[in-house]
Amino acid sequence: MQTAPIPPECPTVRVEDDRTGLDIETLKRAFLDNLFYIQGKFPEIATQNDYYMALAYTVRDRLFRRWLNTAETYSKQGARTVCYLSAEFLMGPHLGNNLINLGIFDTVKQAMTELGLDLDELFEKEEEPGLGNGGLGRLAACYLDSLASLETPSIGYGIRYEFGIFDQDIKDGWQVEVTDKWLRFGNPWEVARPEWEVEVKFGGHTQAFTDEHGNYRVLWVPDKVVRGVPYDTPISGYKVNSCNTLRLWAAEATDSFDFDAFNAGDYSGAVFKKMESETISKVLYPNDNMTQGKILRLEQQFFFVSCSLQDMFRILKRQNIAIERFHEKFTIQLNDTHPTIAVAELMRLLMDEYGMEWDKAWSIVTSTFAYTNHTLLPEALERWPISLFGSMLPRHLEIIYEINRHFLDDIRIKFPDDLDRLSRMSLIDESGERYVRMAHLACVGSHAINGVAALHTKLLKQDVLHDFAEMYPEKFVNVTNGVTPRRFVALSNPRLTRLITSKIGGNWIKHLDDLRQLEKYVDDTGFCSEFRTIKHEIKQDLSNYIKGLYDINVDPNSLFDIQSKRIHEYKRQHLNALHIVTLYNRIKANPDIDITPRTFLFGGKAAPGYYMAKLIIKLINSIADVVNRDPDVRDRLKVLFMKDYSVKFAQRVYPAADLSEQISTAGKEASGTGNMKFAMNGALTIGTLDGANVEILEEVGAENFFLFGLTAEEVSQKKAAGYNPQDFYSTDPELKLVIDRISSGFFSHGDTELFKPLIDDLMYHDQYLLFADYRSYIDCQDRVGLTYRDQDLWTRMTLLNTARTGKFSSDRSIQDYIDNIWHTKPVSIDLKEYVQGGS
Ligand code: GL4
Repeated sequence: MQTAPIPPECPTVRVEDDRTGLDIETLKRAFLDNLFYIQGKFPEIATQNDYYMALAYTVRDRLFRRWLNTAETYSKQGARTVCYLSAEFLMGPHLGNNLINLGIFDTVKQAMTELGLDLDELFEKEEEPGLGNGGLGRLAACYLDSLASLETPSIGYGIRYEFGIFDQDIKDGWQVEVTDKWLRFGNPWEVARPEWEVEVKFGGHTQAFTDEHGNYRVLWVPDKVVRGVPYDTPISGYKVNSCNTLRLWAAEATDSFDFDAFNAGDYSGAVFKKMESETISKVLYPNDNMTQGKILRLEQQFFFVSCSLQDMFRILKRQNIAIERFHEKFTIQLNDTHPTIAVAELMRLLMDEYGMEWDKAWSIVTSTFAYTNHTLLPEALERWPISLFGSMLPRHLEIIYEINRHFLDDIRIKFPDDLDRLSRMSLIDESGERYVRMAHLACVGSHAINGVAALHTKLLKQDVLHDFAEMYPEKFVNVTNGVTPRRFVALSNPRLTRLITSKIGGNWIKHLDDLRQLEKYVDDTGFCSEFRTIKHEIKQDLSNYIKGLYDINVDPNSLFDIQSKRIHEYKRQHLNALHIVTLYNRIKANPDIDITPRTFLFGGKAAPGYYMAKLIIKLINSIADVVNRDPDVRDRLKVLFMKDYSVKFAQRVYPAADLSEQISTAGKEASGTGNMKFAMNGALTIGTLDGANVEILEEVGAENFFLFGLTAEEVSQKKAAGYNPQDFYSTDPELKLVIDRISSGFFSHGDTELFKPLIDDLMYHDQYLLFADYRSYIDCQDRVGLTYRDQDLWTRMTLLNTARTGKFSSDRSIQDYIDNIWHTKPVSIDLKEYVQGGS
């Protein structure tokens, strides 16, 4: 691409100090300047939102210099680049995070104070981009932070949903969904790049032809073309100059007006076409760990994948790199199967657009892709009906058939005469209606396949991808998830951050393993009491916040027992509810019973179409209504479902927790990442041997972890042996009383029908083995209650949790990806004086 020459009469423009300076006076001046020139306000008439916007632009200015510098350096060096393809990026608010990464948090806070403003109030004004459902999307966001912090050239590619995850309201105890209009007040963190838009084809048919060299070629004649426009957001790294890019694609109609239709008098037809194209990036599918098989979802997947791959070809061209070296320039990580159509699309682009022959193209494709699996749940495994797939992507279906033909041949050679294996492994499920199996396509098209925690990877190899592990043992690796300590400790827990830094210096924020140095303070009573005081202050803050929102008093001296995550049967929020009812029943039986006061906090959204999950929310709220009002309880138990859980809210919650509930049925939670955020902030975990809990226990030590429940292996055995939940109901009187109370309508104003679906499910199926784990959970909770009474012991345990969570930094995860899968090199960025138009 040609850059425009600079006209000779153009004066040298120096990027002004007011846009780069990091001292307090410059920041204040720049802030007021942005308030005036961007928001068009002066302080007397500015709203809090104007102030937030002015500050966001002030921070963005400081990022831009780093961003352009970074892009320029990568481009000059033609650096190998990680492309992280993800249908979800749950970024959370940008402002605070960028202040931390730029190292100007305290200065900006002071600057705002001097201007009579409160930085925390400005944070509240930021609408977070909720472009993800939960763990999977948030993981992608943590990985972008670590990639930048490790100075790794990378681009996050995804979809700029106009409506992200819905806002959750609670009415009469039920979840109500409200549209998330996150772009309502504009988004100061993104820059549209319409000059890099691309076209994406859909539908139609294919035509074979012979080109001028006599080669067989295929032409795809689509019946619809949609434009993808990139919106870029700078992703800062922690205390480095690197600033990478998150590039999200928005769908637009090819012509915002179809003039033919318009001239023919069909105004609404023309507008309809535009609307239809734009629906592709309208809304995030609100399901976690569940697929719906909707056409629009496949359109979204193909849309952002095709845009992103075309963008990579544009970059190759601009950097003068031959197409044959695609896999040297780019390594593409598939975040679950959602972007897996990329395997076929890259084949198509290489062959149909660039005339490459099959074997060469296939070798580039398989050297480029790596696939991360995020779940073992069968309902989350994506399969597309052939008919739907073929009518939307006819050329891709042909390519997939051809990949399959080669693949089945390979299986025949490695495992002769094994017809069963062929049909189990085929990219096409032919057992009934025919489907394309996306996980199989991802496995065949990638050189590396990883699970997200040690146990998860082991189970993947044992069960869901067993045949693939036998076929390609060398492809399988584990990369245990991690979370960024910048957002989830430094930003969300400034008090703890200051205390730690006062003892061991600030390096731990970059090298989280350094937290181990805290271990030497476990017997230092002064330090431990500071540690405890901080937790208490944060709990007091959360109590005040809750009081403001819900007008409920929660006692910061009580044990804060928190379960926040998506609502799902496998995560067993209802097991937690059974525990609450157990304690309540004990109080009712003996009002003077000596129990440890607890506050039970829940947060999380249910997929709008997931009836059982919504009923679990209703159950929790119904229990809360009774327990919180009953005078016999004497405030010893408080239950609250906190509505509209988000990243912003999560940042208040993790630091305030005493107990972190990680109670999924063993073998079901691939990793979990909330578990790590709680532990880092000094909460103790009550959990099963599931997902990354296993590794957390290993790191913090069994004596600092409340373990209960069946193991994954025991769960399988129990099911194989014919599990009958009623065996537990009839032999455990406490369990029986809990179930009977709920069934009797005690928590539902006498309505015995309301919770029947949930109770019947537990009594007659109990797929997630709540009854089997009930006794072990309750006994373990009793131990928690007793331990909490020994505050010295408790504090010692929490301190050791914080000290031993270094492994769970996303920096470690990203380093694992780099070492074992991507093989990229860091590129450090020198901050140069930015002068435009000059030499
Ligand atoms: C998930 C897993 O359920 C969760 O355990 C894991 O931590 C996360 C990130 O790897 O991915 N898979 C899906 S689907 N949603 C998730 O949150």
